[in-house]
Amino acid sequence: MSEPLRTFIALEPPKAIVAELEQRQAELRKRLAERGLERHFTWSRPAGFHLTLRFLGDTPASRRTAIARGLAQLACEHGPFRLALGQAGVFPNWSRVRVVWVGLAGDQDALARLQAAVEALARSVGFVAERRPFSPHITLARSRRGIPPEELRRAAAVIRGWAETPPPPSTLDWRVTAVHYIHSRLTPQGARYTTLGRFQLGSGHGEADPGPR
Ligand code: 3AM
Repeated sequence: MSEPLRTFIALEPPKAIVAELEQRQAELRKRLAERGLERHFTWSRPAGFHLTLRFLGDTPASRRTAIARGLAQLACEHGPFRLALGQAGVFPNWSRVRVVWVGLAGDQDALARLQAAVEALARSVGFVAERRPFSPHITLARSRRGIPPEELRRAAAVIRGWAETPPPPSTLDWRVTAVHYIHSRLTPQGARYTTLGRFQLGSGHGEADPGPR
């Protein structure tokens, strides 16, 4: 594929964590549905749950190759580390809920180091520096445009109640062992993701496959 692709670099949680996120998402959906508010949101598909390290946007083939090479190199230099799910929250704030997410706990320093290296790689390949600070999160839902303000206010209260109810204590944490290079296709049914490359941390052996799917 020679045309630019919308791409980003992310971590993918393992199955057990996806299942836990799915449960939290289902609980929130239920609470909103009971009040007729669920339809105001689009819901991330569990198969696509991810922690974005760097959104790149339209990426021509030459840059995709450079990113894949850079990720292979970077993966050699960063070892595996542990993460866990944390508190839920929203972007940008409770009066204007746009994104509903679950935050991360665990080895934040290793995560920040990896993200900084990914950011440096993006710049070295020619992407403009990301101005927003890194806020590690896994998106569960996004609000639709045009929700009547009163309904959005009610939804925010429900989401806040859900976010502030601590989930059953999670003993689950996981070992982050790879970085993924992902192609995002926007469809009327939401974003669809394809992995272009998976780069094993600490091994020095990334597998890049930027070819067509
Ligand atoms: O990690 P999540 O799913 O919250 O919102 C987009 C998604 O975030 C974000 O990149 C992730 C993969 O698509 N994204 C989309 N456009 C963006 C932009 N222009 C963006 N992030 C920063 N700038």
